[in-house]
Amino acid sequence: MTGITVEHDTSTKMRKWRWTIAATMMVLAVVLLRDACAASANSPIPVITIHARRYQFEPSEITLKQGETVRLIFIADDAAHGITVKGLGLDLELPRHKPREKVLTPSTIGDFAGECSRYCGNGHNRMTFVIHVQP
Ligand SMILES: [Cu+2]
Repeated sequence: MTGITVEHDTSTKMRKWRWTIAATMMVLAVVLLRDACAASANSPIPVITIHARRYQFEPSEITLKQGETVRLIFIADDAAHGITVKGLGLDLELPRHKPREKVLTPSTIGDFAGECSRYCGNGHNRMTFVIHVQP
């Protein structure tokens, strides 16, 4: 009987030890995760890349948060285009294959309509773009 009790004690100790290891790993994971989040908070501003091609922008609409800075990069894939979003002071010429960027911190909530600002063919008028700014 004594032998069995000792064995039982040992397995209980092992179980406790395993729990200690598991708990330590969990704490470690939480600390690593927190550090990763802190690092991303300090990292450069988010980038959104938008492609312009006959006859659409891809994506054709994006959603931003009021007061949060983003870097918009526009790339004309097939021909020269342009992008104008009047309500947000966005106005870029887009020569073919030459990325153009605009750092934007929208201060007003709303849906801001934009369009291709350079005639690029008979579907040019269909090249619309919308920036949604949410609270
Ligand atoms: Cu166009």
